[in-house]
Amino acid sequence: MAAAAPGGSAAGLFPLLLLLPLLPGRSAALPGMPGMLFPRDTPTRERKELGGLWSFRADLSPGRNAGFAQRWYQQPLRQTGPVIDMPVPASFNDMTQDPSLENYIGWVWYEKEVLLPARWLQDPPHTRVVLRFGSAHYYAVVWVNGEQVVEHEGGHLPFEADISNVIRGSPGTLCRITVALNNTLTPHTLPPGSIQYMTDKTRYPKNYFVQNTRFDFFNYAGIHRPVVLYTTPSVYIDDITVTTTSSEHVALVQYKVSVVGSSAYSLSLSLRDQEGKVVATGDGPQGELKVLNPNLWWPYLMHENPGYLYSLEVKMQAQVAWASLEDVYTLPVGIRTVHVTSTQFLINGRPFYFHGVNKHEDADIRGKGLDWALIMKDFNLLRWLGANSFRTSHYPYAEEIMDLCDAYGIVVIDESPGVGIKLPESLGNDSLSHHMVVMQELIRRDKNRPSVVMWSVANEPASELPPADFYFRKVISYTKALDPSRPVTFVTEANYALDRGAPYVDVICVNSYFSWYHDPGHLEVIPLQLTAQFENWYKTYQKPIIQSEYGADSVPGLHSDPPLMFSEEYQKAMLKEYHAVFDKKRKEYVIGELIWNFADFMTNQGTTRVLGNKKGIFTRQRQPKAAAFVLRERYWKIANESSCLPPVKTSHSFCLK
Ligand code: BDP
Repeated sequence: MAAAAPGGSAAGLFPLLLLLPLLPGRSAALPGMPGMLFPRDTPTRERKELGGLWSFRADLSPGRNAGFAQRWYQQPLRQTGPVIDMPVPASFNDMTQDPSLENYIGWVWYEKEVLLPARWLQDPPHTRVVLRFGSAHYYAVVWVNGEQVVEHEGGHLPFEADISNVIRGSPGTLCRITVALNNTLTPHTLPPGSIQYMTDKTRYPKNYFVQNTRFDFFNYAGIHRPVVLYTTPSVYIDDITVTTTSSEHVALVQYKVSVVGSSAYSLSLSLRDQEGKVVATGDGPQGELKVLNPNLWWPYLMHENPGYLYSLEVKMQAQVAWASLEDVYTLPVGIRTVHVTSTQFLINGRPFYFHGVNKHEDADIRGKGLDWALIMKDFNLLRWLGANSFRTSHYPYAEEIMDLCDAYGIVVIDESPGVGIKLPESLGNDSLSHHMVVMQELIRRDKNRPSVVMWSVANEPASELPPADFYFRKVISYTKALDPSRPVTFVTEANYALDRGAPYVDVICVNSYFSWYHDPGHLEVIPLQLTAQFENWYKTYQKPIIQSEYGADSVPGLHSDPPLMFSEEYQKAMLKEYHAVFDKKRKEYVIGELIWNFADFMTNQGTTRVLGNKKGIFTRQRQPKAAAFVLRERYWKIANESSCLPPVKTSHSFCLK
């Protein structure tokens, strides 16, 4: 195990050994970022999926820099050394029997050769061809036919490059895509990490080092989400922003559309309901659509038809020298409002109680790679459980998952990868400016999603340290400026009296592990400690509170009565103690409870982790532990109490939309 940190620029030199403090290409260019619409087939756009097997090589050279020194991107990867097949999307770590790949740190190389449809290359009509990555962890440099087209920092958000000129300049229709990917984390990456050299020669081999992180999940790496090529005309709809308001019988859909490629264009918009009927029309780059008697977007279990989505069809027409061009993009739109009072979270003016989970993108073999079967199973389990919400702990989840939240009415607290911010050096200006870029990328991606009701800028940072005041004031006010339509929070574990970020949030999100990390084994302390926690926070801030994490590890099949730690009975008993306090305080200002965790997940190895974190109420293979049934009974009961619907049967939850 040894590695190279991302350092220098892709075109420049890479250090022989690790650790340049700053990553290359870090862009400070915040305003004016281009759009990042999800690539969809439309009458004017085509997409080609590049999933499947790619060629792969980990750079095992001592400095991890052979790939750059020898310019592996200039010829097919198989010509510069051995390659193996690697699935995309997937993490590479668990794919082989080789422990050095599992724990590899440094540059890995991926390559795919793709044949392009000849019509994409015709000139005119000048089809624009874009190469888009749903995400790749952590730092990516991409070449097409040997020419660098994009660099991107950050593992959980999409990035893309217009490759039209590169492929038109290359002979034939073969397009060779090469990706160099580096999973090294520094104190200024999100999440942060650091490389530690072990210099005691009596205990460690030469040049030995490890990567330290302060977050509790395995740092899986690879091309984690779909890679696609898609086309647009050369004048195209670059971005759409939609916000909605509604009163009793009328809703307004405010829109803004940006077009790139020409200033001589016209835009027309039509909003269709689920029957395909046009309910409002508009034109121009900015305006307001009036919808009479709207079908509002309601959360799951709050309405018999949750997740109602209209379709906003945007049509652009432009006149260029040789032709008239048209572009069409269709965006799903949910009409809903969100408000926070000192004691409530209101969706469409009605109190919303978060009864949900925290998740991870995590599974056997594929690690953090997108997997449709797993996604579907998880949504079916969420609905079986009667969960109406989740937090994307601790990074943005795939767009494919977010689409289903919109469609099924699952409410989301959308969290950035700001996890493990524990050291003062991760609260300085370098980290802050990167954090702001990440918030901008996240909001650009998810701003139109009705399921997203709140942004979370971080999880359990060292928010009691002096620099946290400036840091969280800035990152939160920046987030609010980017999106004034949603509340902003971060998740804290700090003491209520010492937390320096809490003054800036709209909702207090607090994690606690009474009877687990504190007073382990003493379930009897929960009522007192949890009540004090809520009362102290509320007294200090008069803001509504979400219990954003609580939980206990349980090893499935391990039983003990009276309940002892790690048994299924202990996990159940701990939940029940917490629930009794929630039930008192949700009559006042507690607005939600999110269990830690939906499912067991992989972590770094350690003396408190048995093949990962076992706080799931489902196993990693998605089988229920005893605690899942406790939570299911509770969530359906809460849903039935707070819903204006006739009671819903728990046994047929899959029939509900
Ligand atoms: C919390 C963290 C979460 C951990 C959890 C645990 O937010 O990421 O996995 O503790 O230790 O503090 O299980």
